[in-house]
Amino acid sequence: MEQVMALVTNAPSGGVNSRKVNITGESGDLVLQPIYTGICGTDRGIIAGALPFAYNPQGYDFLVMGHESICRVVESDIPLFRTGDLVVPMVRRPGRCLNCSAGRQDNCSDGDKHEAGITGKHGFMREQFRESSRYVVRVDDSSMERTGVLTEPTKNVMKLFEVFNVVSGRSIYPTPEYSLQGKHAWIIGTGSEGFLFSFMAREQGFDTVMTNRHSVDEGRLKIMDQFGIDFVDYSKDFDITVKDIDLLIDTSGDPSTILRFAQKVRFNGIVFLFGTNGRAPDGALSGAFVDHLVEKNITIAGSVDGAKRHYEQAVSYISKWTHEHPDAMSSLITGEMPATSADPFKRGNSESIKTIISWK
Ligand code: DN4
Ligand code: BGC
Ligand code: ZN
Ligand code: ZN
Repeated sequence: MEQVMALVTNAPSGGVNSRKVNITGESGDLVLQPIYTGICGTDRGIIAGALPFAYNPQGYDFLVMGHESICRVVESDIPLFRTGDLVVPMVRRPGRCLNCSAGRQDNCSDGDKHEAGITGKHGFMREQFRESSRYVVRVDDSSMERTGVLTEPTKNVMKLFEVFNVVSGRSIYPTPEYSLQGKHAWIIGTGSEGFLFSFMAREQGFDTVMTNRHSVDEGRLKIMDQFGIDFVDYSKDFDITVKDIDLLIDTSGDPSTILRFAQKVRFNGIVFLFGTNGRAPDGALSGAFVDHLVEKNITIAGSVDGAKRHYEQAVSYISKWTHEHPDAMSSLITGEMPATSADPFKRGNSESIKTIISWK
């Protein structure tokens, strides 16, 4: 493949610049052209040099950024995909452990997998690249050309709810009518992942609350309203406003906040840790809190990434949500910048939820 324009960093030291790159040796039966790539906290962490686990691919002194994308097929060597198809490439590529060998690199058991734009594999922020159809999911709904960039962050949501289904099966979790109506899901954090978890919690039938330590802007409240989600600013009257949690999903990564909310989780409840913030101050674990977890059969589980089937489920739900709530879904994308922009990674204002880069 000839030289292409790309957004590159030098991992793990960081920095970012736009330049022509010549990448050889990538194999695959498809050539993809990104339409949009999304930016998340992981990308910002890499360019800030704050993620020591990020590294360049072998033989390169740079790493092409980007793991969230929606692409168009521009060349296909197989009948299954045609020129013009919309697709989303997966982030993780398998290592050699048993989970990776079974296609579950999201559950890699020795850390030897690679992640596009993060660990040892060039990412998707470039004009075009070769890709194997094995690591690509098709997007049949042409109305998803823009919202389809949310597929990658949404696959994390699909995996977490799969784990929820496994864990919640250990007791009689639903109501007598076998629905989750009347059960309460609380989601800590009001970023893009917080929204996507909340949409899915509503989809499952939970009464759903998003929460943060401050109030949120009108744009966020409008999206919540369209999906039937409530908002609580927990800095006010915590003990009165926060109660009766059956499912708690944290996207903040803040230990003290997690512990505070977990004390409000009811019998047989489940706490999911998703957000990560290695720089957050420690939280104190009390004996009374340990008693609470034990006596009430509360599960605490971590969840990362997702498998190919979670990408496929993510495509279906984004398609559904894009048709049901087109305004809300497009409002999640609060910024669009051209690939040539000076600094697309700069965090926008407090109202920004998801920034995307246009490669059109
Ligand atoms: P984000 O947009 O930075 O969202 C984080 C949210 O947490 C923001 O709304 C924060 O509010 C809020 N927050 C921070 N501290 C607190 C606190 N003490 N109490 C309440 N809310 C708080 O990031 P994102 O939505 O893209 O991703 C969420 C997290 O998931 C990040 O930590 C990512 O590293 C992690 N992540 C994990 C995976 C995976 O496990 C994948 C992608 C992302 P404010 O500070 O903005 O007001 O596979
Ligand atoms: C991605 C995951 C990835 C993780 C690694 C996230 O932003 O969504 O797929 O495994 O970063 O830290
Ligand atoms: Zn990400
Ligand atoms: Zn592995």
